[in-house]
Amino acid sequence: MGGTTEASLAARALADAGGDAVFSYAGRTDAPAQQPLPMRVGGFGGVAGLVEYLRREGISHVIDATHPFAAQMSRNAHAACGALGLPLLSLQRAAWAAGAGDDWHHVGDIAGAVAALPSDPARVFLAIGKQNLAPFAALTQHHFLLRLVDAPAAPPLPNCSVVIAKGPFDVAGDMALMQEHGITQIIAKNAGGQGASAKLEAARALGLPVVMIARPDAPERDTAQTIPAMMDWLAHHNALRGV
Ligand code: 3Y8
Ligand code: NAP
Repeated sequence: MGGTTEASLAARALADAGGDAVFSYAGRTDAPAQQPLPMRVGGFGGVAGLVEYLRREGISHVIDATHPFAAQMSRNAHAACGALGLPLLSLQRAAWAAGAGDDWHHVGDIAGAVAALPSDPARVFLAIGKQNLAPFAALTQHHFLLRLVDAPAAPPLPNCSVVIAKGPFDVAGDMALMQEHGITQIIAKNAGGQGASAKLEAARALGLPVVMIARPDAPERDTAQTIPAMMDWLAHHNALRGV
């Protein structure tokens, strides 16, 4: 189950190893990156739908390489694999940690990020995508810079600028973007990985504060942080066919 840089790397490794695997997207974006594996796009239909899919397709191993904030998918994968007794591996990057020169304010969730904003008008780089924007709509004193994968039908917030771009991003580009928009602070999900970390290095270089949203809890399961560790896990579990 994909939708991250690590999932794309895993797909490449599995294809190169001649693995019999299928790559799964939720279908959140108009044109997801092509993968060197057969792809399926769309939800499974909850846990029951996933159980049915795994059984029908004869899946023997599941690699959950979804984003750390794709908590529902991870819960469903854990429940479905538990029901079928299938081995499940979470392929996930480590969370980001603040370094020297960072000015981070940790919050537990989206509501915490809303509460962390100042009352005085700010120009906020709200780099969390488009699915969790509603709680910010009432904060009309702030100007929000949004970076989305696909162009929205209408501006998602009353006081916002929208940039359409798909990562991975680079530091110079993110510094220029923040300076161009006069950004005073950033709100980010603690995604980890390289694909979205440029904005944090840009914030450090520009001396801007970051509101960092902690990852949601994940179920107990086997976890790997690298492709070699994933391949070892598959070998250890005599992988025949996985998703
Ligand atoms: C559909 C597949 C690859 C994977 C690339 C990574 C890196 C670039 C950075 C910012 C933050 C954000 C967002 C982001 C990044 C990678 C990775 C990552 C963040 C694609 C993709 C899909 C999605 C879904 C999309 C969400 C949105 C989140 C934008 C493809 C490009 C903000 C998460 O319009 C929407 O509905 C978008 C929804 C879920 C979060 C949200 O709640 O809005 N990702 N992102 C996947 C599917 O259908 O299953 O289209 O090609 C994948 C990637 N996005 O192959 O190299 O691994 O993290 N994705 C965040 O981390 O905060 C952007 O702008 O700085
Ligand atoms: P989510 O809230 O955890 O899951 C909601 C529902 O979307 C799931 O129950 C499932 O539907 C479907 N789904 C999610 N991921 C899927 C996948 N890879 N394959 C098939 N169905 C999937 O998911 P999300 O946070 O919206 O993330 C959706 C996709 O975007 C994932 O691939 C994720 O890796 C990627 N992504 C998310 C974020 C983020 O910030 N959330 C960031 C980067 C990339 P059913 O219940 O019908 O099976």
